[in-house]
Amino acid sequence: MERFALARELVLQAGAALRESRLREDEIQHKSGYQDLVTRWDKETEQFLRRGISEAFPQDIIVGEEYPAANEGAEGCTWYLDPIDGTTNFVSQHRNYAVSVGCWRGEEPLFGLVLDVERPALYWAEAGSGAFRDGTPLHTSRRREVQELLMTVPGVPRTLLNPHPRQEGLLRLAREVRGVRSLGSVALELCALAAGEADLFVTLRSCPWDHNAGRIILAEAGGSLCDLEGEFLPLDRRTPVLAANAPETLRLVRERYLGAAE
Ligand code: 2AM
Ligand code: CA
Repeated sequence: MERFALARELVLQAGAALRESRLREDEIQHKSGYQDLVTRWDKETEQFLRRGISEAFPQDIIVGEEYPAANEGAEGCTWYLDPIDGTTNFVSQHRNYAVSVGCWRGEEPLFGLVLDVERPALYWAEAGSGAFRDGTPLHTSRRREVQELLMTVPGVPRTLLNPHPRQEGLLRLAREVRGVRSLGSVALELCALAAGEADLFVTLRSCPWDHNAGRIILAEAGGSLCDLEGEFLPLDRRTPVLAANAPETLRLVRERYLGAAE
């Protein structure tokens, strides 16, 4: 089986198991603190995905949230896995969480898959071939005026409430857009932009497994992403992310709210 077909199969199987899962309180643990959760299901799902990938493609590099990277420095493709993106939603709501799998060859995107598990809906894109939700082609919105934009932030305290050098600009932006939403899953928020259901996305802290699948889907749907300096998003480390429905929107927001030169 080629990589995309395998990834699709694994993601759908992982989603079916998660939909059946029942979580006990003693299966929830804190990682860096009480707002950073991991469960038995994050770990088991990542093990399941890793097993499937490494059996079929033993030379490939696997970067996932819950375990150390496999085959780092090898020549194969790199897989970025988030077994559950939106673990807090998984724990508290049992919905609005995703399985996210992105595959790259160095800095060249190959494909991204994001399964909105409980909906259920599979967002996917192969580079150069457009983005889809199940069988439906996706395109970002045509909104370009700040007053028309619906903005999403995955973590409100981290992005808007905590002091940081860009806070003033981001607060002004939050006040001037049409509205601000927080879904609590980077992958699903990038897919919401791809589907034209939100127009702008900001986070100060996103990890490779959070965004390296959704960014391919968003770019294929006509959207654009960068860090707060306007640079290409790094693949291999934690980074702020600014994403929008079009390159013009990204430029406008950077110039008016983030201090970029016009
Ligand atoms: P997670 O559910 O996989 O942890 C909202 O909290 C979003 O930010 C989710 O996509 C979540 O991913 C991610 N997130 C949570 N803690 C984070 C951290 N310490 N660094 C970066 N992203 C984080
Ligand atoms: Ca996760």
